[in-house]
Amino acid sequence: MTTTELGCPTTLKPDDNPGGALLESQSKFKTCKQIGFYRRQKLFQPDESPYFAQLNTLNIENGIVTLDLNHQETLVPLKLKIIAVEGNILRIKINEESSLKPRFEVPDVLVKEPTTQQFKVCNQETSCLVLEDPSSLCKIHVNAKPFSMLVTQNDNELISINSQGQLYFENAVFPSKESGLAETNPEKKAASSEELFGLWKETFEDYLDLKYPSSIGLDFTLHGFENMYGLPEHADTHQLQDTGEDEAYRLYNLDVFGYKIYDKMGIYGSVPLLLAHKPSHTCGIFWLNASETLVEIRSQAVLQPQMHLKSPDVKKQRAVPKTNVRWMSESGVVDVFLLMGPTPYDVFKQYAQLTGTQMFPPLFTLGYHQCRWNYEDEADVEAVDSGFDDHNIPYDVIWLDIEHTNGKRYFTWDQDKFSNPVKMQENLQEKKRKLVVISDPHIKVDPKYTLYSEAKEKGYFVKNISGQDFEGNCWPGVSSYLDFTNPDVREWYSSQFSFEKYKNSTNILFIWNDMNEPSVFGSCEGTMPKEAVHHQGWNHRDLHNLYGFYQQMSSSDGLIQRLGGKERPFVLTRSFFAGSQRYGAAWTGDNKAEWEYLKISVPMLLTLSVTGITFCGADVGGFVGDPDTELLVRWYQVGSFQPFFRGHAMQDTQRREPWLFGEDNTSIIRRAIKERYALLPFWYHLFYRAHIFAEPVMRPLWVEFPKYPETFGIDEQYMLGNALLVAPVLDSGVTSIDVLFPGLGERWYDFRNFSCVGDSHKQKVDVTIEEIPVYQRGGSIIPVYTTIGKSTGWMDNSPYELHIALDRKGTAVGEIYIDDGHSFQYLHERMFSYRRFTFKKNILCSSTADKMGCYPVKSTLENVYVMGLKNSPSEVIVHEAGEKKKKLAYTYNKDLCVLSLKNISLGVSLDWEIHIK
Ligand code: NBV
Repeated sequence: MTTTELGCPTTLKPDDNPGGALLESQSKFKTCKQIGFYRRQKLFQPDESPYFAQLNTLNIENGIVTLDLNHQETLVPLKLKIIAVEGNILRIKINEESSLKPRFEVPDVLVKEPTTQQFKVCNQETSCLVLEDPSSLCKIHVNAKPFSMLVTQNDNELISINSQGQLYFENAVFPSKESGLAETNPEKKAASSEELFGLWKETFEDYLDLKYPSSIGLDFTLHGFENMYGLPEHADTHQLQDTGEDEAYRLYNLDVFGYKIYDKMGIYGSVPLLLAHKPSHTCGIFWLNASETLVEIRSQAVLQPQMHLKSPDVKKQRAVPKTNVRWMSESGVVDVFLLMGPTPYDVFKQYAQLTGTQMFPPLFTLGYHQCRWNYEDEADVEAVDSGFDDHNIPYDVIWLDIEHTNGKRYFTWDQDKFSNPVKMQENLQEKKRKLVVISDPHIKVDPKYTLYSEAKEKGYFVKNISGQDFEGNCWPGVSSYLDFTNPDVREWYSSQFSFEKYKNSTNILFIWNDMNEPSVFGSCEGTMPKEAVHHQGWNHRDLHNLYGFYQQMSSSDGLIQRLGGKERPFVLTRSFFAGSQRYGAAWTGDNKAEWEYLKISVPMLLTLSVTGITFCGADVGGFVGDPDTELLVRWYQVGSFQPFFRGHAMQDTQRREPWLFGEDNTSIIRRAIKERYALLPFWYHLFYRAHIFAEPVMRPLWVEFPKYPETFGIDEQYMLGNALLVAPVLDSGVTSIDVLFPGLGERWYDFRNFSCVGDSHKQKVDVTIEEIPVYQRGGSIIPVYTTIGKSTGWMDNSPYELHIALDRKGTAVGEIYIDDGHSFQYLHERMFSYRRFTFKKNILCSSTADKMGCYPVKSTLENVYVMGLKNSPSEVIVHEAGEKKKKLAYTYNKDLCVLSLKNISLGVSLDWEIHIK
């Protein structure tokens, strides 16, 4: 294959499908050593940093501290900014003081310019400066020569910056002070050959990349921390590993079909957020850079004398862990936020304060989604839709993949297969179901395709290096790519979703953005050449990881606008960046129908969840290949306890609608899906809390049990909210699994039969194919639907029941959140009802959790189950405001210690008390 100057092969064929070929070999993707800036940065191993801080240049304006940083050989000046951000966050920015080529600073990811706090200068000597953020007791010690910084909180060392001397800053060309002649930056000197180190040009396979030196890097040392998390997206363990000297976690959004698992290569999305945890503290590093980024993690135990010993005796030293994290990016500036915690939930809030919380999804999106590449035509859609009814399986959404369009022209319909899409949607609407269709970012080059010709005329496509529209190959053949980084393009794209423009779309149609890394067949690593040119002249290299983020933003805005801002949108994206949580959901792309992929889905989703993208899921059944029946059944059982629950399968796989595997299996899958629907009140409330309080819905055990080291490395279990412990079966043919019941003095109950499994411990638990183990935590109250309809639309006024699991003190607390399930009225008109239930001293009390809410709830609370009630009551009495006290009928199971109250018909959103005497 030959390549053009633009890194694009000249032999593009419309059928250059990455599919099969990629699966066999991953070699079309770079290893770290094949990445120029990584090699250059790794060569730069100074004994000490060549940078020094000129403390006499200290300036404080509007709370922002600035200082000059100089390189001792070149004197190329950098500007350091230190900013205390409200809420226990520190921001550090390093950029060139003036540059020949401007550097990209990531726009649109932060929800607003962070509010600055005033620093107090506590100490300024010639060699050291100490700044204090009085609001957080955080101090920053700036050492002048060599330049480094140390962040302490309450005088404990937390994070050092540049203590390894790896601050690295390539400049294009800078006139030397003395001669006025052009000279390249010092790191270039380290390179023995320009080609080898790729400062100005780089080749990979047949692809050529022309560029400027622009790479940046910085090291951080986390004192006392050895547990690292975050940095999606990798098909790897939840807890990040020591990368060793020659590897790194890569953040570079790529379309990797059937990706390799337990691997650090970059796949579809990137969130440059790392969380560091130890029992006493959690903190985070958010590296705001959208170019290709590599993160090296090295852990180390340092022997430290025990403080209370007068004469340090080597034998009495203890090993204190520390972790060095080195961030390396291909371009941009150093712009990093230190999220100081101290709890995991503080870090989630701090990160959300910067990048926003999870968009609050419409209720239907939490139901089950049925997808396939492809549901062929209207008859197929109808048959699958009625299949669910015939088999009494609820579902909410059917999906159409790329074949529904006219020749992969998005926003159109294949007129033979979908001759009456409106009728099809009306039929679905009658069943209170929805449709999601795919809309990819590549646009077929076809002057007769209005979307293309209009975008072309307006100049809305990404350009190649010669200023022409970039053309690459994708599903439709030769295509151009919308430049979503341009706000005008986004606005125009959003307008395409209006019912007027998007012919034959109705208000039950929602959107799926795929291939938005972006995927370009037959191009370097299957994505857009880095020298492609975007809005305002930025190279693709500078903002690559933002492309999918912007498409989802624009799609989501489009769905909001088409109904005048009244209805909540739903957009699923494959590619994402920090902040994508504001626009919808993400899924883990092209996994395989193999047990190992079911297993890896758990840590992959946990990592997404702790980095803000909490509405996430993996294709149930596995996308590539045919799952065996046991795997499919297990995947449904696990998927029903994961946030985004969608069955999906690739073209040419066997059909796998839930009823195709014999009645026994149909009934197990039906049960798993029905259990999901029964639990929707709990899920919906978790998503409300994710939206308002930035709490992940699906949580790793360490987040809920931060003080217990046995939880820190758990990949096989997780929590939903703080109440449910899910212990999925992830292996074939097993009859038992080991379950860790975490914490100390916790009490756990079987979610289904309410029996108490005892206190915190490890236990072997028998499993059957019927279900996966799930436990309710003592101290929690879960709202559950008593009746299940064909879809969420049929469950509007469904009654509720409460599952109350008492802790050792005999108390429990829980919440319910109710609104219309689809509109923005919860936000603009306070049309919601947010209630709290507390159980204490044998009284169950229903009260408001937010008195601002004014949604008139019609549903009733019918049943209450109290688990762990030690004695049978003598009577149960309900007190309702303005009503006479009433006795309630009850039953008490003394073997299980469970009290049941049935058909009590209390207003679920009213104030009342139930006294158990
Ligand atoms: O649009 C077709 C598929 C889609 O079904 C899948 O979910 C995406 O991850 N898409 C990828 C493109 C083709 C993959 C071989």
